[in-house]
Amino acid sequence: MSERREVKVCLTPDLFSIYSDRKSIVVVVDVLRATSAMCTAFHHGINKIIPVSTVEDALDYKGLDSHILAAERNGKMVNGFDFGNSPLQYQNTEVKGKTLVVTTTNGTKAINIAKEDHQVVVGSFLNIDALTEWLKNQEKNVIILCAGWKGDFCFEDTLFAGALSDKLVDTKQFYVDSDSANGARMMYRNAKEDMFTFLTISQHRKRLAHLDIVEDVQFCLQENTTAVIPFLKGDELVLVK
Ligand code: 3SL
Repeated sequence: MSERREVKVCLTPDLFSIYSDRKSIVVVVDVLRATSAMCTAFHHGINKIIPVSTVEDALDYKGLDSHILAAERNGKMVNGFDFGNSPLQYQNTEVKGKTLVVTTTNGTKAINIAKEDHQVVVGSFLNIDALTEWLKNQEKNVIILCAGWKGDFCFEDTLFAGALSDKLVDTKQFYVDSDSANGARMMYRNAKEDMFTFLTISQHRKRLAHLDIVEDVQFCLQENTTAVIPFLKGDELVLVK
């Protein structure tokens, strides 16, 4: 059997320079809602996704054939865009074969921070088992990068980091040896029977509730609704075949 590999958890993008090693695979997660929306869009037939950091960068693609433009800031859709950041909006056949250009408050920024020096894949509860299986076969260490909120820690991404760390350790091909990974695992084990209720204390769940966004949260906490694994090729997310 090959040597066991380490899975680390970077709790916010502002800490990423501590974890960056130019070798590990980085799993970017923004459970509420960017990476859940990306997995859903691919599951419903989006061809590729271009994650950009600014609204201006997204607007550069306006008017191009077969492109859908999505932008979210502080939970709300940005004026002038086709879509915001709800995963539910991708559950229709019109997205099939199209290119999605998207910018969000934290998720797309985290992807763009990690991509400088690392192979990047997108994780969410929706694709967690498929991702575990894929990571098992890559023979690399893993960094789970939580998108958080404007550089700060958040519960929901940490729950995912705990869940994925647990699953990777269960394969017997990974170990954890850091307080952040062990803390995330403890939190997940404490919350996993009812993550929706656990997240009543989450700042972002409250932020979304103020915008009347509740169904999205329930949707994003489902496990294994899809087997897609979006990975970054250049500046574009495409699917692992
Ligand atoms: O921060 C982000 O990237 C978004 O996922 C936030 S929201 O859930 O769309 O408000």
